Amino acid sequence: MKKVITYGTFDLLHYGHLELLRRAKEHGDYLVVGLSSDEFNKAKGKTSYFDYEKRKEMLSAITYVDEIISENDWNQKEKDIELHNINVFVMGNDWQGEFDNLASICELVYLPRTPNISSTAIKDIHKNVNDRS
Ligand code: C2G
Repeated sequence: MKKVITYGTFDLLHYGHLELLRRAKEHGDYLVVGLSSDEFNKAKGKTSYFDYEKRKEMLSAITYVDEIISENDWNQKEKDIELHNINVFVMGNDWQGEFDNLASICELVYLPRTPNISSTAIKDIHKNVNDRS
């Protein structure tokens, strides 16, 4: 079984996330998602709209996703890859080159981001609508 892993916050789940997960799964038979904890989001300088449990609930409803683990720090990827016998590491290409150190232990794939959609943009739309109402 070829195992794939990817990491992210996956807040306000949207088409861009879905396209990433769909394409990541195409690289193997089993997809593990390292879902950023609320605490790690702070370390990433992000605050998510939904907390970890809700983001995990939504992610687990996606057919491409086979397993979800918590991402708690920047340095757990090597351990995760060894522990879960991962063959392929996939990220959107906004991270191009950032994880090349993992090339010695698994295949790396950076996928083009889906244009014109982001959790931040969705938050802004939500805010504008609320401000107007
Ligand atoms: N993504 C995408 N297209 C978008 C938005 C996001 O392909 N329009 C991809 C990102 O490139 C990433 C994944 O979807 O691979 C999850 O995006 P985020 O939740 O924003 O993840 P991020 O905050 O980049 O966290 O250790 C790695 C980090 O946890 C990555």
